[in-house]
Amino acid sequence: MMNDPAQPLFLGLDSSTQSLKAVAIDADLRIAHEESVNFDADLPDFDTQGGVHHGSDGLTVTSPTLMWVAALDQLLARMQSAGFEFSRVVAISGSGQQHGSVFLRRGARQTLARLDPDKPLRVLLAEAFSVADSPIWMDSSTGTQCAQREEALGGAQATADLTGSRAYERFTGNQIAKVYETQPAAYEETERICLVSSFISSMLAGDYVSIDAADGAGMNLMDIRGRTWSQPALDCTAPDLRSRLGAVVASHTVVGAIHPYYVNRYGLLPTCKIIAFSGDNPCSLAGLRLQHSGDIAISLGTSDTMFGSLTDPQPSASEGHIFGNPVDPEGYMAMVCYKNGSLTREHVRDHFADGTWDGFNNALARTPPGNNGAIGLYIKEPEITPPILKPGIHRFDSSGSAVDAFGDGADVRAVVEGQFLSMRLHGGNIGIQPESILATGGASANEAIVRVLSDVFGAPVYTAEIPDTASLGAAYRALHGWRCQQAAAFVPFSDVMADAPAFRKCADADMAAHEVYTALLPRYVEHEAAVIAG
Ligand code: ADP
Ligand code: XUL
Repeated sequence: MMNDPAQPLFLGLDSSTQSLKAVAIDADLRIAHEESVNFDADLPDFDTQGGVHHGSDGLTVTSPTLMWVAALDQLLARMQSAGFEFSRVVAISGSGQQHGSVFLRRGARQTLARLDPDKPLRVLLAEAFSVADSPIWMDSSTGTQCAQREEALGGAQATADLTGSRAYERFTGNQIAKVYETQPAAYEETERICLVSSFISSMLAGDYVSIDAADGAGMNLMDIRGRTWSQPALDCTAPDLRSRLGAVVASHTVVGAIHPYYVNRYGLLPTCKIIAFSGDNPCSLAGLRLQHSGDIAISLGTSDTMFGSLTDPQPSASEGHIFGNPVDPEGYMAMVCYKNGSLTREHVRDHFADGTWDGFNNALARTPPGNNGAIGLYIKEPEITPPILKPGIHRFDSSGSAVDAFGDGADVRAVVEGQFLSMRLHGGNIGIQPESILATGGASANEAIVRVLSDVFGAPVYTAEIPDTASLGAAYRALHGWRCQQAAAFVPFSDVMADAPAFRKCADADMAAHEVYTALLPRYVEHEAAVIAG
């Protein structure tokens, strides 16, 4: 579709694990431009694999902070060479991989304020960091700090009730505690700690920018209901932390204007507004337009993820995360992650069907909903939800006895049903009550799988073929924040999205099959508990 050159544009950036992407949209939500920089391929001197460095302990995972800085100049320069009209951009927002942290050295605020447009950012910010390698979400080296946090805050459930999640290794508060314990001099030198999201926005604004309440909830430091830092959570992390974090703001807040560096270098307007950046999962929620409680997305990709908006969160020590909602300052979002997603379905396809998705779907067609009472847990990778670390396949027949094998086609049905019953159970445990489901990711193209999903939840399933939901969501949020600012009041996100095209419905629940799953759920709970107990 043509883009009117007189129309303003809204830019969304996504600094993810492997790349920095940009999507620009107009006020009618049409995409005007897309661009990306791949860290491994385009910035080879940082020598990353998949955008990261793995530590020799097998647990530590970091990314060179300066690589994210270099990527920003490279992305903007590419857009400029492609003829992108920066002068039409009235607002920028963005998405960052969640949990990653950036430690800025004393004096870095001055450095940001004085960016010289004749020099690249990577030269200007080369000395700005007190910790050169940013811990990221793949890191799992902070087990000690997690235990200390839960001990100090009164246990795992108390930590979840306060911050939205029990202590997780990748959550930023535990990473900060590790830096304080293992590199006290670097912590002492640190003037500001940003998330990846608030760091990219700080570079654009040329000043420290606040963390938003959606991404801020991924730190184990924020009071999830008050949406401010929790003093007890700060106290068990590191001294004088509050002054290093800045404030928490609502996600639609205008946090600054573009720094003259970008006006001079790329032709942005000096009036271009920066809207608070947020995490990639919150931005995906915006990209999929899940603004109503009960709107749920289930991503069936390499791993499976379930997330959605809700008004009555129930933080749990056993599963999932509660974050602030990125498009509703009073709302929440919930998220449950699985490691055993598509790769596990592929494993079953290859070993218990003929190795094709057609064969897999034939097996589903040969077996009835509820699988004649057969239930299976297929743990190919150590699982997050529920926590089952030891790989293995666990099969139970209709009498509840553990068995070594199932009959024809039953493994295929058991893997899919087991995965979706688990989502229904664990999502329900933290307050997710789907009224409609938006399926995304590779396996959402499979109608036989989607049918089971619809029946297990008793809800219609729609599909969204949006490849980059996080960067698109960031662009939507730029538009949303700008509209709120223009109105000098909060504008519902649904008003801003009113003209977006409807998603395609691909399954309506068969309520008789749904009853079968509802009756099966208590048995699934029992078998899952037995497997967790080993
Ligand atoms: P990522 O999470 O890495 O972005 P995708 O969302 O692209 O991945 O999902 C990739 C997965 O989709 C593959 O691993 C594959 O198992 C699965 N997939 C692709 N087509 C089908 C299909 N027809 N049926 C079931 N699964 C499929
Ligand atoms: C969410 C998480 C990942 C990262 C990936 O808790 O750790 O999804 O956000 O970028």
